[in-house]
Amino acid sequence: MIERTFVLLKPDAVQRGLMGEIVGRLESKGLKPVAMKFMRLPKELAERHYAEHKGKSFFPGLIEYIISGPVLCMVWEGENAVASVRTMMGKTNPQDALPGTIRGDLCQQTGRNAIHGSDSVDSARREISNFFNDYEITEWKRSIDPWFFE
Ligand code: IDP
Ligand code: MG
Repeated sequence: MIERTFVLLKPDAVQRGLMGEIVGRLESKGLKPVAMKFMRLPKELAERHYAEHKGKSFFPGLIEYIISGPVLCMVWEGENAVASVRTMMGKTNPQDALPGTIRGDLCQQTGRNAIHGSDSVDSARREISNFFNDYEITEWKRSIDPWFFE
């Protein structure tokens, strides 16, 4: 099933110069970018994005972290894209994330785990609409698609 998922490269990924590495992994997998935006999140948007965690002990620190510098907000499309990106990210705590995953290969701690990816198709829909207008999502045909999709 072709799906869309929302991916955000967090301030640590940007500061550490890992945008190219992570975008490269998603591209190589065959996922197709349909939206990208580099920005510093307004606090209100950060709190809306992480609303499910409001009230938890780590919430204030999470918001401070996510607004501490620019982030790269993206929408990626592909086969089973939501679960596929979650698998590529690895577990939330990088110490539990397997080698070969983004967090497993590149991160040390839960509070600096480099990447967000939607956890369900419903979350993806909600998150995409929080960050992007319809006209910012670009439908395009990729000439190599027949080499990814039979
Ligand atoms: P996920 O990013 O793998 O979906 P969630 O449980 O949804 O993980 O948590 C959202 C984000 O909140 C995590 O990626 C991480 O940045 C932060 N976070 C979660 N739990 C903790 C914690 O115990 N300490 C610090 N940060 C946390
Ligand atoms: Mg989550």
